[in-house]
Amino acid sequence: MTGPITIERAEVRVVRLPLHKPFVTAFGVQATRELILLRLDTNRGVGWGECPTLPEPVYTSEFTGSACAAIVDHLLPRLAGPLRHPGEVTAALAGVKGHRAAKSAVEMALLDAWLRAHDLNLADCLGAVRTRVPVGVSIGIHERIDDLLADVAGKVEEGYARIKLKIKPGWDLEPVRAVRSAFGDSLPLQVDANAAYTLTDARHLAGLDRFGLILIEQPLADTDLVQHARLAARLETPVCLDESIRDAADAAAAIELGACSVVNIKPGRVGGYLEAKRIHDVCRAHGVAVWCGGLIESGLGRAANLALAGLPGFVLPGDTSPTLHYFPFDITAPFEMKDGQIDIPTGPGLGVEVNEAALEAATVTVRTLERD
Ligand code: OSB
Ligand code: MG
Repeated sequence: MTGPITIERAEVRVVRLPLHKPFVTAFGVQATRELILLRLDTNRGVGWGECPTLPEPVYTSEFTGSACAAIVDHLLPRLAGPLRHPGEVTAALAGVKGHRAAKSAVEMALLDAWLRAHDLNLADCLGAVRTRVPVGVSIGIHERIDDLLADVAGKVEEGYARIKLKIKPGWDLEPVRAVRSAFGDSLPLQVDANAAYTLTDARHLAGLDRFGLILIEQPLADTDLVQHARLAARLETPVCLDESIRDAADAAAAIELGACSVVNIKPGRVGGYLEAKRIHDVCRAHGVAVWCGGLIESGLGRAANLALAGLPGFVLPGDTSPTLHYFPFDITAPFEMKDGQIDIPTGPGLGVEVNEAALEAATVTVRTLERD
């Protein structure tokens, strides 16, 4: 059955999931996880999307309030007419600059509805070549080295395929040295600076070279592509970009400049799963490794991220830890990690179902928009 898809009703819901413990990065402390979930009722059925913004504009310029406003006032009105294919969303929303996380939620919900209507699965549709993916975990900044080592020990015990440590000035060489000496050189280990350094720190960051890290993620500011190229030339540790890469054109520019040799792809950062695939394609064509990042998504976003991580260019473990690593409960059935891997969902659409009771329990606000 084919035919155009039309949005008839939209529900923009802010949910708050408790975190087992605060998540600390160079840009601040997240005490709980607030996410926007978007339910679209279409003439072809229901689809779910997730917008993984933070409450404040500290990771990118978007935040929960800006994304809600963008979805309600600027994105959904541009999707009032019928769409033949979710691929048309990109063009329909192209007139709105930025607001990529908000766009990703709308595209994701339409993809879910459209795929379900066609009994197709997201991973198959994106071109996944695997049925399960290796899983890494992102470990926040701790106050004390002992606490960090206890945290890492637990994650090693659980069987994660790689560990990522958040770093910032004052919490960089010492925690990495401590983890290496406690767990040995064979532990797959990488670090993420969330843009906390400047090029004047190049000599200091070169101190990480002796620890055999897989990569250093986003050492410098988002717009510092040229500076990242200079830094990359001075480090043995491969430079990976996160915040700097907003779309496939940014990836192409970064590669051309030599600003990175690895790219972290997060659909929520780049405007959705289709742009994420385009970034994958550009990187793959240039022999640049990619991996799937995370933004502490619920099971909905994690399910779609797992599908993306099945593409052939995703050659490094992603930040796709099971959501119960972060939350005491989730709004979908929990994922299980076995031998450091998670199975990519195979059902129609995103391949996961929303648990209405958990959804209600997590809901902070709901806004319903009816087609007039
Ligand atoms: O930089 O990768 C990041 C979480 C929020 C904002 C930015 C980042 C992160 C993470 C968490 O590292 C990764 C995850 O979702 O597990
Ligand atoms: Mg990052």
